[in-house]
Amino acid sequence: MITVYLAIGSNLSNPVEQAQQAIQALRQHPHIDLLACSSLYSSTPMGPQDQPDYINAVAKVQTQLSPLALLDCTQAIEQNQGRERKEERWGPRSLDLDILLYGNEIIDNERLTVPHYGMKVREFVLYPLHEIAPQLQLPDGTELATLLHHVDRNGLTIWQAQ
Ligand code: PH2
Ligand code: MG
Ligand code: MG
Repeated sequence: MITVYLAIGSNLSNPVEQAQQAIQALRQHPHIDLLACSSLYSSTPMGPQDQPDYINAVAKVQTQLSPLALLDCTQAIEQNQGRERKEERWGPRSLDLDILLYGNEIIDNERLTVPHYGMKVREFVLYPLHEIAPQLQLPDGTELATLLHHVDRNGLTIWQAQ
């Protein structure tokens, strides 16, 4: 079994419900065990500012699925929840499910980059992750707690405690 951290984000079509539905989909998935989920956070958009605030969370799961099989699952959940793949870079979306960490593996192919390329500098990833994994080390040995010292909350607040 591999421990995986997933980032959940939404800023369209009732983001709180989108996040809760995604968490439920993970919980019910036959090949994924949901171990923990952070609170839901409200965050200021990164990227274009003319879009709604986001709801963000991080889930800890266990699975025997390969990285790409897990990616198929997360993309299927995104599709089920109305994700449209036309959107501009960092533009609004109904549901974004990103693989942050897959055990301690470093993965780099045309479909998937793990650790997620932006995770070290995104407050809406680091703070929810820290809530459920305060002792976490990244595959390169960086302490999550150390990263937090360098990243401002930028308006990030708990929207719904878990
Ligand atoms: N996701 C993006 C672009 N911008 N901003 C916030 N606050 N939260 C996100 O999850 C997010 C974003 C594209 O994945
Ligand atoms: Mg994303
Ligand atoms: Mg994504």
